[in-house]
Amino acid sequence: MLRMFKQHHIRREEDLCGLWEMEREGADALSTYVPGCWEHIPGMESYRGEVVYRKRFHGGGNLRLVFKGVSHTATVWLDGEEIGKHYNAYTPFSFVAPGASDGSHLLEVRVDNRFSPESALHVPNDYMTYGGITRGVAVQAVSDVYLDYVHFTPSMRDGSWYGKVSIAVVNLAKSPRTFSLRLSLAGETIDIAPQEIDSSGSTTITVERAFPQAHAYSQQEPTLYLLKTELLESGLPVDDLVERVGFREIHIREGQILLNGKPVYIKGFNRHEDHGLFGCAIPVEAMDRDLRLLTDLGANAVRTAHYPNDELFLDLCDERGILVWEESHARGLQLAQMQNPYFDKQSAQCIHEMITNHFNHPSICIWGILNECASNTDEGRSCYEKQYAQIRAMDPSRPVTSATCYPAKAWMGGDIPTLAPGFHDGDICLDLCDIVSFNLYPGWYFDEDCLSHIQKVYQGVQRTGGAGKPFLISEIGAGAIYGCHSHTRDKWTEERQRDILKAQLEAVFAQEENSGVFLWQFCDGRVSSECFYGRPRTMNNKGIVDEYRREKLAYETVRELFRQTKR
Ligand code: ADA
Repeated sequence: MLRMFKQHHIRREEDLCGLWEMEREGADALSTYVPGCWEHIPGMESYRGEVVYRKRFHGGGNLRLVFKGVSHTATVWLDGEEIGKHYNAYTPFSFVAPGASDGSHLLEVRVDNRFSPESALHVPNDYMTYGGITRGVAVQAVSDVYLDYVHFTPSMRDGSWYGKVSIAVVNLAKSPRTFSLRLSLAGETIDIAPQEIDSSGSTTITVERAFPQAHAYSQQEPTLYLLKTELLESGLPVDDLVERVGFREIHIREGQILLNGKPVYIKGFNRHEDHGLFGCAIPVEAMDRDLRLLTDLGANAVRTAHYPNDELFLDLCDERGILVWEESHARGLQLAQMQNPYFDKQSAQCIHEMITNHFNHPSICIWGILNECASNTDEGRSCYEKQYAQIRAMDPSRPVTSATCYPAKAWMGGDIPTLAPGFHDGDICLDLCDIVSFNLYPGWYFDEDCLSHIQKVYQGVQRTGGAGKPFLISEIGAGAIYGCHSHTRDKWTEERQRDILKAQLEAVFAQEENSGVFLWQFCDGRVSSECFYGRPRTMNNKGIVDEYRREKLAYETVRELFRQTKR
């Protein structure tokens, strides 16, 4: 399953999830379920290398192979011929093989999860880079002229909902063609007059209309609509694409985040796509359970730290009115890593694929970039500038941010712990974002009264380009190993984690100027063994549930604090 709703009624699509053959050098071929991580296969728990996956299917015509995520590099062959290569585990991609004959075809995917100099974003890190075809796969048969994507932007004007729809169309044919479009949404039908498209060309058509019957999408009532687009040639429908959208607006005003004009206060979690049984290839039932737990906890938001998430998860967030900070892929990259010759290109591609594919999710309210990267240096700043500019050009309707860990020494009135070189210089990119976001760990990595720490950071921000912007605590948390108990509150006990989280959250809620918090983190997650930061179990143990979603003591405490806080 690729999405929670059917996207095509005219275009033929076959879901290729199921058993595939997989083979690695020096081992017998075996069959395995796709999507999945190979780490769940006995003997491959820590395998880093190459694996070839194979699947036969029947079809013909212009075959479009759609991959929602392969970790982390995929080279794709159809009937023995290479049709494309893709880098990055966390974004969807597709390749078109035009004019395939009717019959049986062999799809082969060589998957590589090794770290190398050509991989600027997947580096040994405080989360696991798994291996495998980790999200859904489908094959489609597209007409010569087909719909590439449809983007929907809602806006409220004079008390009425409007929607701007941009439709991207591709022509595979060697001659110009003429097509028309028919859209339907929220009780309205829009016919777009015949348009010319060049041979082997692409075009984008944009229309804007009022939708008087539309109801707003809100956290309390997450009303969703199907936006159906049909492409017609000589009056006959030849292709279609269904998207699911909501009518809502996000604005930043006077230091607040407004959803449909009303301030929202974020009580959220950072969540890695990680599970003790499934690695990063979490089945939809387990995603649903995660969201049930988040709702039970009284949370209203998720940050997809530190990469774009599976669309099924985003679909579920849409359905439940959970706000999403979706993040492009990058965590803790030092300046030298940002100067990797592949960094700019791979970052731009990740942002491009994230926004192109996830544009229509009404739950996504914030785009994030470059968690804890070199925002304290001039060279780093130019990367932030480029990435924010790219996002704003693609989607001016959502605010942008970046989680930083660089308060300046001058703000703190004394020594602050040094977590990275240049830490004390402070973040010099706060003028670039729409929302200022800080990762803070008082009580865990250092002892300091939580409220005064948060206040000092906030007041420091007011002396920078970040002044007057909404202020989020994008990470705060403490670690505990599930089942480790002691009345002494020693490190790694559940008691210590509970007490620290209580103090941290009480401080966050008492500090009046912030717009909310994302706790670090929802569940324990594996870290790459090449870079384990001395983490016990080679896991980041700051989850309030463990990797199997067993509740730690902090669960109940956070639940009470989230639920009783009205902000
Ligand atoms: C950081 C980082 C997270 C995680 C966390 C921690 O701030 O953004 O990915 O590593 O700290 O657990 O220390």
